[in-house]
Amino acid sequence: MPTDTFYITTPIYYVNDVPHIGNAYTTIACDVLARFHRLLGQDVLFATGTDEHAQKVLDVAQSLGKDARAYVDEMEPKFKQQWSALEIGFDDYIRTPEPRHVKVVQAIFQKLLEQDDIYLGSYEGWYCVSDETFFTPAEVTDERCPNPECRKPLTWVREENYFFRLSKYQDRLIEYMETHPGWLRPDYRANEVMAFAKSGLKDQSCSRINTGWGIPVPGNDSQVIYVWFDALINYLTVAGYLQDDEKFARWWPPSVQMMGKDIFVRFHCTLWPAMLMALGVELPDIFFGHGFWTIEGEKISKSKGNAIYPTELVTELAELSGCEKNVASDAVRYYLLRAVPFGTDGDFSRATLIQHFNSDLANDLGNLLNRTLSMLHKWFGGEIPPVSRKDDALAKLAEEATTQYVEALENVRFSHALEAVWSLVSAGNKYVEQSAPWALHREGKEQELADVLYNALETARIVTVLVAPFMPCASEKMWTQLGIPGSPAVQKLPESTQFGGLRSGAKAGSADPTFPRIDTKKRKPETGAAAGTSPKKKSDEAASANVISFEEFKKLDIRVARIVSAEKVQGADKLFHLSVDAGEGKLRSVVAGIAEFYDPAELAGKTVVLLANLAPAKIRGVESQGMLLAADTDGRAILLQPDAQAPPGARVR
Ligand code: ME8
Repeated sequence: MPTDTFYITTPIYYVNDVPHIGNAYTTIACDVLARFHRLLGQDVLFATGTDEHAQKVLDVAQSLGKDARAYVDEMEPKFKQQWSALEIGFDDYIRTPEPRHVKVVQAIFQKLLEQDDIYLGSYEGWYCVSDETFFTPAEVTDERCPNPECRKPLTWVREENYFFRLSKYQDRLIEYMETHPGWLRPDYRANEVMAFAKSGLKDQSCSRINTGWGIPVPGNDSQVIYVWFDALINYLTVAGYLQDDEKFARWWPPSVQMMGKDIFVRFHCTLWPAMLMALGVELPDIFFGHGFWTIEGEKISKSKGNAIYPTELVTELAELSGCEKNVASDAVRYYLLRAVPFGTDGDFSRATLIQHFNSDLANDLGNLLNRTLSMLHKWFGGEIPPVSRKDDALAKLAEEATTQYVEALENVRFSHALEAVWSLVSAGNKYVEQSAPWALHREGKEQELADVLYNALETARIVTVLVAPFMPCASEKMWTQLGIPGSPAVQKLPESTQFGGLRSGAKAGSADPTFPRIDTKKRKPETGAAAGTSPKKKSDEAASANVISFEEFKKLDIRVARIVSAEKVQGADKLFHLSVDAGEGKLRSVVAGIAEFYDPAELAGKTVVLLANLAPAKIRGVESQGMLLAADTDGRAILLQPDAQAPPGARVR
């Protein structure tokens, strides 16, 4: 594998429907690998696109009374919209009707014809329009597609076709597999390819009768090139084959070609390598055939109406949690790659998505970053403190996690990589619990307290770099919260995860949680696979978003406080700058909008109620470290007061 470049491809998807969560899975996986390899310092070419010359695409267009060309043009923006909702950062998006591709497909067909790897014959057998696959009578038992994922009725086809001499490459292919362990992944799928190749490869029909849709066979307009022959060549077109020799030399062969198990054995690991052998072009480094998602135990199917579309899911999750849409998109990306080991099948359910959201993101990650940041704001005015002792154990764990993460992603093991990162997150949280910064603060151990917060935030910084390929938007937010300039996406591995990179003296951003916890008790139970997308359910959930759980209430630090002094904030008629004793040994500065209703002298000595863990903010240039609670009656603020004597610092529960 060339060390300075990384070329990765998704399959190009049929445009007879907008992409659903299954297509999104492959595309997200490729996007994560692309971003990871950029962190490794490689130049990346990440390509995706659409496969538009399928018979089924023509059938859908015709059923809608549309011209095929107009129909596919309408579909393209819908794909890009779904990918944009998932923050997919492809470098090239190829559509098969593009002139750059048509030229390459026809030139390849011509070359293979001239060298007698393609010949004219006649085909008689089955064709599955849904899978766009030819099947021999021996493969079919009941006139239905033998692919267990499809099982649609087949069409008997009898027509003059061109054939590709696939059989000629059988032995070379078997030998290549035998001498290149790790070429096809996971291993268990490699065995399927070997069994298929050994079962005896037949020459492959590589054209169809021209019904007005497809790339015409050069010199014979009565035929169009078979959609799979056309589609597979997209990988060569993207790399510049027969268009730009320098570009092609730089990018070819692909480092990873990714797809689902449905198109792994027959097309990508048999027909495609044989086509490349016939062209004398090097074979891709790795083919990966991942597992399939079902939804609540059911196959994803347009006809069943259970398909989940990324944009809808992202909107739903954002509404449910109250997070921003791009953060919700990150959570979907995270969930898909964390919940199931890459390669095996998975069953999608909103319940497990929410479980991962709450437990891994809101709790684990939120504790490490946002809880520590709140303490930083509370005790250090939000400034990263100087550190006198970096924690060696955490530093070692960060190094180990990075090594495991890199190794896992180099081997396309997403869930392993995330497990390594979460072991570091847990270690960081455990460190905070054991160091008990709140006790250090109480005891006035300033430097020890500074060390603990620094070490915890430094762990959060390293975690932020490592999660960046999975969660590009949330990681940017987290980076800003840590007060670090630039972006985690342009860091370099492993240097940037060396312990100690966090700069003391930097001003941290807000401590607001990036992933607000979803209140599961308030969630309506799911009914059916497409549950959650109905307007009724959405409004129920939006209403429930206004209710907080006891857990959330417990996060509020409300205390009794005594106002020591009050003065007007210069240039602001409505604001008072108050000094407040909240029982912490030193006074807090609080800005309150009560100047219209109280006299400064009247306020001094009053016992009031303070929300003490509101993120500090600068109001008219004055630091405000909390909020006084007041009743709002007809626009007048009336300060709340305990009805019997309570000392400053007493908790309100
Ligand atoms: O086959 N779970 O396109 P396609 C996981 N045009 N992944 C899934 C999935 C599921 N339930 N459903 C689909 C084609 N996928 C051809 C490819 S390439 C030269 C031509 C993903 O639109 C998975 O990657 O049917 C699968 O291989 C691909 O979508 C099929 O997409």
